[in-house]
Amino acid sequence: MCPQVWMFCWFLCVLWCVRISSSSSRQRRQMEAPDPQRQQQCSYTFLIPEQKITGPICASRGPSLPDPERVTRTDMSELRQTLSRQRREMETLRMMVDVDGDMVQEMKLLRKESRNMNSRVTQLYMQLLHEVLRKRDSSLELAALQNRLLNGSAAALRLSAGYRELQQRVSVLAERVNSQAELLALLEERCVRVYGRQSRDPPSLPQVLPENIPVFVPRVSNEIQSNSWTEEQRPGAAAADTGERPAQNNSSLKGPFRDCYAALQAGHSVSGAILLQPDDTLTPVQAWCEHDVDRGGWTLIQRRKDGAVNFSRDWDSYKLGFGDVDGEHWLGLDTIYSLGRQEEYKLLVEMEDWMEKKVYAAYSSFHLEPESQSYRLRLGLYQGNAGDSLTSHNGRQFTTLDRDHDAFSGNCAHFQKGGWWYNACGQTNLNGVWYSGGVYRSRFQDGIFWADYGGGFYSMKSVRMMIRPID
Ligand SMILES: [Ca+2]
Repeated sequence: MCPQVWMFCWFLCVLWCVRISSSSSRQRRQMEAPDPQRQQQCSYTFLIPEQKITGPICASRGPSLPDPERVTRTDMSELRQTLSRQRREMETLRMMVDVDGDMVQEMKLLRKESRNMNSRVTQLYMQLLHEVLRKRDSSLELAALQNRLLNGSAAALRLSAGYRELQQRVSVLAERVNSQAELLALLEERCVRVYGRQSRDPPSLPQVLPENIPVFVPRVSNEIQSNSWTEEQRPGAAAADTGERPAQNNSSLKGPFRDCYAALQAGHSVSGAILLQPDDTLTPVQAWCEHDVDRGGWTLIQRRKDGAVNFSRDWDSYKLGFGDVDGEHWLGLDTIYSLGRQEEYKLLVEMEDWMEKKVYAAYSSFHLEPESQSYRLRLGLYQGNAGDSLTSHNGRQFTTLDRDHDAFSGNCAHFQKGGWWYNACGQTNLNGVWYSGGVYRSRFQDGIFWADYGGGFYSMKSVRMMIRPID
């Protein structure tokens, strides 16, 4: 066989080895990364130059001559180098393919993220659209609310104007009522002068205090004793209606003392009538000393217990005092003023309802200003269990049928049928009409009420007002 043939066969063997190596390398990569897409992306074809054989193929028979085309060690070395280089290129290409695969993966992730971003943007856009629609609705509601507010303001202004007009009309009517009440008082006085007695029927006057003051005491009776009694039936009527004190033998009384506390200190510890003569006064007066309450020494300035005395009186009567010192009476503003001028006094108001429950209201100080100030009331701090209904009268001047010093447009003494330090007209009326049974029916709040105990239409069964020097 000639050298060309041997060389061709050897070359085919090398080529087969290379193919086997390439095939095993590819199979190994497939095993490592069985990605069909990657296989489809790249394929390799090795083009090996085919050696052209010229001349006859024969065996050498003569002495061998150096063949210029014989494969030498140098050729083998070069061939190995070529194979090594191609192997490195294949490794490089395989790495590039791996990098391409990673990039594809990243592209997939990026596409997925892009889809998520698109959906998120769409969601945000829908939210924005919803907010815009909601704000448009809110603005419409706000405009409607503003319109309603404007309508309400206009209605309030109309009501305010109407209320002012009503106030003016009420003021005019109150003035008319006041003048009518004064006319009635004059007529009453004329009747008394002409016929020697007062009219039994009280004047018809409008309501002064609201009727909605809560009343928690059950209704028992509404009999109006002062209106139902005849002059002869009324106990102590003769003394009460004339305004004179009952005839008593002053010589049987003890004293005079400057007040009941002084009488107690002098040894008179039994409650009863006594003569008092406050400092700087000229004549003694009768008074009731109460020594059975709070260590004694109390001087009564007022007592109500049975309706025996009419308390709807004029200024002079309240100034000088009236009634029976053993029963219902008023000590007199002048005497009360003189007592309060001696030293500091405190006031105790003791009341009993028709369930025989007793309550009290005490004030830490009490005195009156002189007649030039219309016996203005000066009170201290309240303490008690009846409620504070008198502090609202603190600082008010005394008002009677013929002297109007109250804060009301009319005369409270006409409406509440007493004399008192009326405000307009006030929370208490202890000199009012004595009603039997507690809750009473009347056009006016003219009973003996203490608004913080029972309300304005509950008349107390008994009341005592008393003073004593401050300890
Ligand atoms: Ca008045």
